[in-house]
Amino acid sequence: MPEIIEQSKQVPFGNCPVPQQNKNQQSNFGLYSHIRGTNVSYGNVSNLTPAVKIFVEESVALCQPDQVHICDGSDIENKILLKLMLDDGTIIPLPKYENCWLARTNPADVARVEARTFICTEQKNESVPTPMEGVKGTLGNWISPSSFDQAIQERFPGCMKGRTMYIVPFSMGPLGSPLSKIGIEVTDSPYVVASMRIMARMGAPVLEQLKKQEEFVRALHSVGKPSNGVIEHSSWPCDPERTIILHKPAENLIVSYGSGYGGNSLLGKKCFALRIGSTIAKREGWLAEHMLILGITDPKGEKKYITAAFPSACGKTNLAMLNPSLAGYKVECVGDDIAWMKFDSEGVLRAINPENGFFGVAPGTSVETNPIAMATIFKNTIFTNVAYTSDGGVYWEGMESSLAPGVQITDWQGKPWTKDSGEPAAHPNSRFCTPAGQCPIIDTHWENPQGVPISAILFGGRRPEGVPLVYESRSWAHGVFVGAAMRSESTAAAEHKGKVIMHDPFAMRPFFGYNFGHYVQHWLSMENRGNVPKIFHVNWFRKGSNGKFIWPGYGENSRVLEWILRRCSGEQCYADSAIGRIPAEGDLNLESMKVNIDYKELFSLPKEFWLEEVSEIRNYFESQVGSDLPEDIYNELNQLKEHIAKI
Ligand code: GTP
Ligand code: SPV
Ligand code: MN
Repeated sequence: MPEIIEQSKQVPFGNCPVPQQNKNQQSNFGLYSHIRGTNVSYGNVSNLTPAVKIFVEESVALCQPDQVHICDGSDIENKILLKLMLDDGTIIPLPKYENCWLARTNPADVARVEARTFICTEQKNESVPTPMEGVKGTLGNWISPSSFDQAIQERFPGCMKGRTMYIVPFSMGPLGSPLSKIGIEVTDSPYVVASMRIMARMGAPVLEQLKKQEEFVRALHSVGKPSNGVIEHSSWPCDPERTIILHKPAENLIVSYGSGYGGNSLLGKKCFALRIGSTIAKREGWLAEHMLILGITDPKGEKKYITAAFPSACGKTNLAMLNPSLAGYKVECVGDDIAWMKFDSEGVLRAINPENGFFGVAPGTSVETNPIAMATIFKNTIFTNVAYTSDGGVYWEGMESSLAPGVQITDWQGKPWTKDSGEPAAHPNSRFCTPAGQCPIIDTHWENPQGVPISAILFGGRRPEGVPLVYESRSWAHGVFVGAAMRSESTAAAEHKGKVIMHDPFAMRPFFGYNFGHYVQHWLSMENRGNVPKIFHVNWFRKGSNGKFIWPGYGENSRVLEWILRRCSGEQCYADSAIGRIPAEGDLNLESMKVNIDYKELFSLPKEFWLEEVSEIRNYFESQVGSDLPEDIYNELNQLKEHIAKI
């Protein structure tokens, strides 16, 4: 109860004009009901709890939509939205498949925008570490409460004029699970509604649950309107110049303007499940992480679950759906992007996947690399920015072998495309949005309200040089250091250009909801809360002297998982190295591999490289995090330096 009273007192959107309330609010099916004088065209106002109603009323007053649609998540509703998007040209049908659609965005709205993503707290240091003087912080952006309000007032008033405002109730995690959380996204994008219906548990049952559990995260989204009034792509309205993604953890509030794409607009995902989620997790003593969750069963029938944090477009979806090359192993998927992990009363770390679908990278997905994804995505899927084939299907780089002879290809921008076009047919960050329940290897426990028990945590990234295929940390604190020291080549998932090696601690750099130094402290403290899993680092992306990947990856990664499982069972199959425990030659099962592996090259630890790496990590920690980083982490770094000196 106090929560509701608190929320009703807040004025998050400032002093916006409130139209007169219409008396007729309780009708059964929209037509004659109103919210603050605005017609409710679909859904029933009386299903909204008082706190949700207040949020909707404030949003209506601010954005001034023509009408309000309260989503129930039904098939009929989905059909109405699809028809609307077809009429607007937002989607085109893909008759080759069942209930599949292709959306082409404004080419200026194709990925997350990290530079325009902000966390709002009273004090800057609550949101981001304090960098060294003269150094620009790269661990998130802070915005003051007054600038937060100003940013909203500069963009939102009247931004939904002429549009419908959709009220999207959603649950992150199985509805009613003690680990789940509820959100209400208010949006003017039918594409967002249709995608949220896939990515989260969405609709009427969530509003029912809210009658029992009052707390929810408020998420306001608009695709926006350019200030000059000119919408360049009428089928994909957006306002790239003024895009902004705001989070106010103290009020469980997300406000996103100007973009319709992925993590910018599907607010349950990165904004809620990671940024706001990590702040809730800190308060409540658990972890909200950018991690896949998979179950793996060995030939004896023993099953373990692991999680893995890799930066965006670095292989989570692929590992989560691994098709093991090692005989007798079976992998089942719980989630491909986000894990919420909490110790149970027995001290076992248990994880749920808060999502309900996969928003996966399309390019590179093929029957050769990820047959499981290919068996998942050709029904009930919304594709975005992939290429289109003249037989009514989709195409992207990597799908060459599935291409029927004679088909013509249209690229992601709607232009004719051939192999000689010199540009990719699909945008490198093009995606499929598909229901997780359709995955043929979805784990039987993927919706278990208690979560699944976690035996190992993997960190990894794209490291073309110096970093071996796998190593194990010596202790929890060492493992936390390994997470904090993660680096990876940049990818197309955000606005960064080129292939520079960036620091990406815990694969969370774009997703921290609070000061990274405090986050590391929170990770360290987990050791006092329960039985912590072993921590490993993997790198599928090391390149040989010929410039090619040394390790074939994908299904062959099962060999690495096997070694990890054996280590979790306490088998002494390792050698100590300067950076941690690695499989000695013979410890890693390389039997009947199709390619010859240069083991020495794959596991070598070039001294020069590692001296440079240590000094780079120190420079990063000192200049970016300074005294916010726990002393334990500096101690781990000093130890690593000593070990490397002895190589
Ligand atoms: P986000 O959804 O952005 O968080 O990405 P992700 O971490 O789920 O990455 P994903 O699995 O979609 O992989 C991204 C790209 O890396 C795809 O083009 C894959 O084909 C490629 N990739 C994934 N696993 C491997 C691997 O083991 N080896 C190599 N060489 N490439 C891989
Ligand atoms: C990522 O970038 O890590 C993604 C895609 O998973 S998005 O939803 O756009 O954040
Ligand atoms: Mn991701």
